[in-house]
Amino acid sequence: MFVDYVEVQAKGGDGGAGAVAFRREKYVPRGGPAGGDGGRGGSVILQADAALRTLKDFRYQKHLRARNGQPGGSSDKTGADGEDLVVQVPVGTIVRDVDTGELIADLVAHGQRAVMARGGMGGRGNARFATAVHRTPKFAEKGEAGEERRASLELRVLADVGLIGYPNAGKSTLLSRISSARPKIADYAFTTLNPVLGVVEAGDDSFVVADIPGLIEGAADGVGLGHEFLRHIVRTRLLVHVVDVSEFSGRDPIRDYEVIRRELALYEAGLEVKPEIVVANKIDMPGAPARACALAEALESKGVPVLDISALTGEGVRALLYAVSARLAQLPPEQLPIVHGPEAEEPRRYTARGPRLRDVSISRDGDVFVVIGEGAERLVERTDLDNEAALNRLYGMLARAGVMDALREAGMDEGDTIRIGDTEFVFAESYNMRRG
Ligand SMILES: Nc1nc2c(ncn2[C@@H]2O[C@H](COP(=O)(O)OP(=O)(O)OP(=O)(O)O)[C@@H](O)[C@H]2O)c(=O)[nH]1
Ligand SMILES: [Mg+2]
Repeated sequence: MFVDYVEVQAKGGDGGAGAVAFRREKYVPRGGPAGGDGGRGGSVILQADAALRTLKDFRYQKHLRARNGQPGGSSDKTGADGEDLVVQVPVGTIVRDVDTGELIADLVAHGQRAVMARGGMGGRGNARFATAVHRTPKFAEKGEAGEERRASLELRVLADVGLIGYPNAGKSTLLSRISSARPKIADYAFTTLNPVLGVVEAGDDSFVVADIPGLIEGAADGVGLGHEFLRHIVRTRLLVHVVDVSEFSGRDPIRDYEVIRRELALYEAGLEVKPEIVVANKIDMPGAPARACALAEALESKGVPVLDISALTGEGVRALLYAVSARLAQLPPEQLPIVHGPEAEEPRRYTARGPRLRDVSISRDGDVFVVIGEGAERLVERTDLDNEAALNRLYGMLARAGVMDALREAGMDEGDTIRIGDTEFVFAESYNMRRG
């Protein structure tokens, strides 16, 4: 089975917590803070591999998780970073955030990498918080949670030429004649169920041709099998449109041609202007030459050339290959939009400072005052709420940023509940803030 669309859940490793520790030296009754930083969580990274052809492994591997960072230790020991999880995907895989639709990466080259879910930063150990005034801070930061997201992986075959046409038109027969690919061929519709790629050698030239399942009327709306595979056509540089002109088929070649063109336009704007070569296939059959002639006449006004071939006997196939390689030579190599993952960026260390903390909005949820703002939420997330000293620091930072004043202005009073992120606090003037 050819799987070319899957959804997975990716979770970067959590950062390790910073340590609270103090130096112990002989004759020094109370040493300075020596709690090390936590290690960084590993990231979930995708890497394109040209040897892979499908996404089917992901049917059994839908949860991708990188390792957590280790907590910091005493004597300023930094915790070990969590190992990245590197997952191989086929070249041509497009990665999107399912919830936002955001394009995460477009992996078009062997070895190209993208970060799907970043690991969390490690928390800072108490050694980092020592100042001239507070020489022995008794708190450390928690590690940041690893990024978590639902992502879709979609495989778009990368080929120079796409074979399109109605089922049974002879696309697979043609590919088997011009390349060493051995697609299934049979006298019934929808014989081809998966895209098949073949490398075609034409003189000094070579190009990749994709044989895809036949399209029918309504394909762009999801009718028939062809719809799912229309996406593979998007990336080809040239279309070879195969039309069955045998009398035996009982089909109308001109109508067939036009229906497929219409489906292309309906599927994605721009597909209908992709360069195209039309082949009238099965020219060996009775009645075919006359019908091929009628098709050529109908298309002449549009400037679309029609080549007569028999994929079965090989008649006209050399001329077709010559025409294809000449046409490809005129076309620019496809400009693929390469979107790199955030991998190249330096790992950022998030520090909540005044401006970020100040950027909050306050709303009410019943009796609860809700503080919304990324800076404040992340500060709370990284604060060790079971530690009095850490809680005091949190309060101090929120107060200095003006958040406490804003809450009072909003009507908050002694004993009221404040919610920041997932955590609720009870406000008590005398105690500053207590965890709720
Ligand atoms: N006489 C004759 N028969 C042909 C020719 N090309 C293909 N056929 C026959 O047409 C039938 C369908 O051919 P396929 O190559 O499987 O057609 P397809 O376009 O790949 O069909 P789908 O995979 O269903 O979309 C087979 O029985 C072929 O042998 C040709 O040039 N002449
Ligand atoms: Mg086929």
